[in-house]
Amino acid sequence: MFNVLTRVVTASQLAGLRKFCIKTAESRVKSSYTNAKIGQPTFETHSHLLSEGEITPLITRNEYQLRRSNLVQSLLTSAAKNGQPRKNHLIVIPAASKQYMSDKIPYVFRQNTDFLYLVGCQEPDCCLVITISDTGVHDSILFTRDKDEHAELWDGPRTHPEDAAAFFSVDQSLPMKELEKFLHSFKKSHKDSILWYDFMTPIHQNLHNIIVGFMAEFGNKKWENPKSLLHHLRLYKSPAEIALLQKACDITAQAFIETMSCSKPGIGENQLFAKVDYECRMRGADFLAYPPVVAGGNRATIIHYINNNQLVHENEMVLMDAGCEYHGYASDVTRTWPVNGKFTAEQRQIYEVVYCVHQELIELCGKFPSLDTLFESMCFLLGKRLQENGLLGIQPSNAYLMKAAYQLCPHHVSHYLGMDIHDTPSVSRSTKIEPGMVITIEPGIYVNAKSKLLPKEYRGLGIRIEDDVLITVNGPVVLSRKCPKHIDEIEKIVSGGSL
Ligand SMILES: [Mn+2]
Repeated sequence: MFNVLTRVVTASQLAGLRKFCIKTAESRVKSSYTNAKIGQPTFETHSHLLSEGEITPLITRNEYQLRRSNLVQSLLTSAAKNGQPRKNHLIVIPAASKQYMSDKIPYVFRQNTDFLYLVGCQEPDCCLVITISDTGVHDSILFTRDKDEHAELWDGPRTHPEDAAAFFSVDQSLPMKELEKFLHSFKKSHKDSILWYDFMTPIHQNLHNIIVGFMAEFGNKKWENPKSLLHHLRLYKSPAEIALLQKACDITAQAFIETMSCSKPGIGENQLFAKVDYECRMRGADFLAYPPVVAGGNRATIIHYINNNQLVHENEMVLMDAGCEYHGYASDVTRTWPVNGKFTAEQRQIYEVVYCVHQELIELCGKFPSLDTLFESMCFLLGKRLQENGLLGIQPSNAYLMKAAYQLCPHHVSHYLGMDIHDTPSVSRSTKIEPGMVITIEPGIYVNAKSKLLPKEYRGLGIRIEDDVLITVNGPVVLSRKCPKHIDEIEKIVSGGSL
């Protein structure tokens, strides 16, 4: 072995050696977990969902390893900048716990996305610990739930600690009950160390209590929050992540088309909700990514309307804000359409203003502005287009136009999108967008009953158009482009025609 390392090897010998190592590692991974019980779909049990080498659909073991080493690198860079070079670090990222609506009745489980991003484990009550020594060597240790025959009979198999290291491709796996002991013993043998834990948003109460107790051992300023470093990595999507987001958008676009074509006066908001939910799941979505807004008539002016329990009448529009989650990645789309398939003059006029501003903002993404700049641009453009339509006086100042537009659209025009709907919220809105990021573009106009800005025939109208946009070097790519938004397309689909 020593000879191999010290001998000069040619490039092709090295490539051969690498191939051999990868092959050996792959077969070791495979043989050591294929007979084990794994608490989530695997290539062996769900070959319709996963390919060989993937831990979750499209995301390979290599990609998860790369994510962890990227986190380590960015943490070391940040520590060096803060004058803390060559220390030991301990990163703790807990999984979520199951939440219950009442006695033993669980809500649908949703994993902590920071944990899922780093290790791909979909089980509750686990914890990822990454240790970095003062020489920069790092190890990932996954703590999983212990065997429990009774619980597994009721809830299905878990990934036992002895199988987790091979399946999730981490350096070591241990039972959860060992976590506290592990943390204390690390601290004991690495006195000069820094703890990285998101103490601001406790994900798992029991683990949080353990870690807060442990934090006391670190003294003042010896702990940091890894969230913003992690979110900065999550901000840039890999090709596999882009493929998953594209699929989530394609599913949503088709579901919108089906929902628009079944619209007719008298239909219930709940029925439109059920339709979009059904059409998403039938195409492979896990579930809707958030409670959708299905707002008929003047309920569209209530931005967070999710009661979805009224009927939509003749000459009213429906505003639907819905998206789905596809193997951990979310879409977020809004369309507004006349329930009878024909826009009235006022609806058409406001829709065209929103549509025009929407297109202009997507084009602007090619100049890589920040989300803050996009918001300012939306206010300016909305005000300007309304004024050109003779709706905001003859020659108002730019300041007045922007103020009026802000009153008519009181929400942000954009947010980052990815594993979460409001993805990577710790990344500032003043960050310039860059290739690899995915954002929403969602201008709207809401004229509520009390609004004095527009003539009274416009009151009660609420219109939003929202698309999901991938930023690339060659310009913005609208991932939700298959969802119709042009007035002619919408009228055709709702009236029962096809595109
Ligand atoms: Mn949105």
